[in-house]
Amino acid sequence: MTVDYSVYLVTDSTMIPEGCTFLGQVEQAVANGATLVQLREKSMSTRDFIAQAEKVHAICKAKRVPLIINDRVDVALAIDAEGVHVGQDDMPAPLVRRLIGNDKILGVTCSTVEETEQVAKEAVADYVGLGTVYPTKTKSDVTDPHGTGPLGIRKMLKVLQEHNRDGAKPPIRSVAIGGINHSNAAQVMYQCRVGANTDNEEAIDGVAVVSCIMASKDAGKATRELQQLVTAPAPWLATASSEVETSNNYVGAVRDKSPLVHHLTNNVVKNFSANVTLAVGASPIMSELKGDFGDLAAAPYAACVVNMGTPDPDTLAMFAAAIGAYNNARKHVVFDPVGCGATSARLAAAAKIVNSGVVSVIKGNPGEVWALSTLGANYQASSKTVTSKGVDFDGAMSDDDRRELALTVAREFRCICVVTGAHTCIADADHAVIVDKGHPMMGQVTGSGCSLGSVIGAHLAVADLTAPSAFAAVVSAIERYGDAGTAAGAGAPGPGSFVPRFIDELARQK
Ligand code: 3NM
Repeated sequence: MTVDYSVYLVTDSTMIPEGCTFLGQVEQAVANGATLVQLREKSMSTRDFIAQAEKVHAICKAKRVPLIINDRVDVALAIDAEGVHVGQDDMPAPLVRRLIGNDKILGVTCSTVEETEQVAKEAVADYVGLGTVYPTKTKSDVTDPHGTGPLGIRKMLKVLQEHNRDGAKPPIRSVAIGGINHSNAAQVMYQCRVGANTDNEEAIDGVAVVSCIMASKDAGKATRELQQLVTAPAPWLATASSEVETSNNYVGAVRDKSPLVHHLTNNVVKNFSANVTLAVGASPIMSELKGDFGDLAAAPYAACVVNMGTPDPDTLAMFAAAIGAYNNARKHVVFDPVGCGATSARLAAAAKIVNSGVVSVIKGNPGEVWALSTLGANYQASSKTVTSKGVDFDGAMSDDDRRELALTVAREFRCICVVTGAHTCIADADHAVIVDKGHPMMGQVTGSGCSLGSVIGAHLAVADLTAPSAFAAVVSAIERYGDAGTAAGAGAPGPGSFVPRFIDELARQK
């Protein structure tokens, strides 16, 4: 049986809005795009459960939507449902398979890599529900109440990738579950994937949701909109950029469009970043008011720079809100994981940020980008470590190592990765280029790294969300920044006078 897992409704009879009925919600959902229904009742008598299951089954059958029964193998067999879903505390999957036979759909909940490995080893499940992705109010006894985020889901997908790769055993499909709704479904579909743009890609097949449909006053509309978000082509770097676009003059386009570059950045560099942004012809704004974010992101040309220079719990929540607003407006976000190579607390903060939504560009020095790579599903602890001293990179890295690191991070996070330095490397999933421009004095000016993020933001704000446009916009930002540095450094006696010359050089570029 071919099963469409894309919009998987899990029911809950305790959250039906006033004026709606449980069966009405299910009926609306299956009439408007739910592709699979799981009946999940945690406190019903067996008799009532069976009666309810029969009614839901009739609704689903009318639309040829398979019905899965949560936990209760007996109820599933009694009503001849299409499948059973079990959690980690329920009947073990091999026993369920023995009872239900090979023609029924069997799903298992997995919250950890170990649980996913066990399901792969048993090789009896058709699909796994991977979660919790984000915090949820619907289920209290979840393994990680904060949610694993896409980073955790990708580690579990990596297990499925290995399992599905050899083709010897039936493939195991997957859905993500927990805290998924209209504001994050497209991001979840984009981010929960390993091996992006390679032959061996493993991605979730859909999203499983409870409250975003069951608690909706208009379950039909909620389902329709969710289905569109899940099945639409990804609005972010969706196409492989085998060719770098060279036709667009981003320097001129930024002057022409004067895009908004919204900075959430650290106090050390705010003024310098604003001046750099103005010099390239863009419009800086430093708002940290969450209520502003949606309106700012709606500007015709806008991008957001998230710079983790001085993180605390409040700024992390603000970053997440901004990333959400720019993701939902389908605008670019640049992430600068300042100092994430220095301490584990900072690396954890960076993990929270990349889990909170899609970032188009990750820009950092080799120490920062390497630290981010250790969070990834493809990271394997090896002897090769890259050290940081505070917010600075402490060492040297060859061009080849830069390329490899930038490609690894670009593939893991499905973004463009910029590894800064005298030889800056820019990579997406498919290729990496090195730009060798700039001046040593740039390293003596605080904020010169952070303000590169501003220029990348300005260029991205006038580019499409998709590669190769975004890639070309980033490369051109690195090149113009380096050119301005080279020109300013040539005549400057020291870093003090370098700064105004650098601003002048940026302002002169056309
Ligand atoms: N299982 P909502 S989270 C049924 O993590 C269920 O295994 C979860 O509800 C898991 O879409 C969950 O309302 C509830 O957040 C998901």
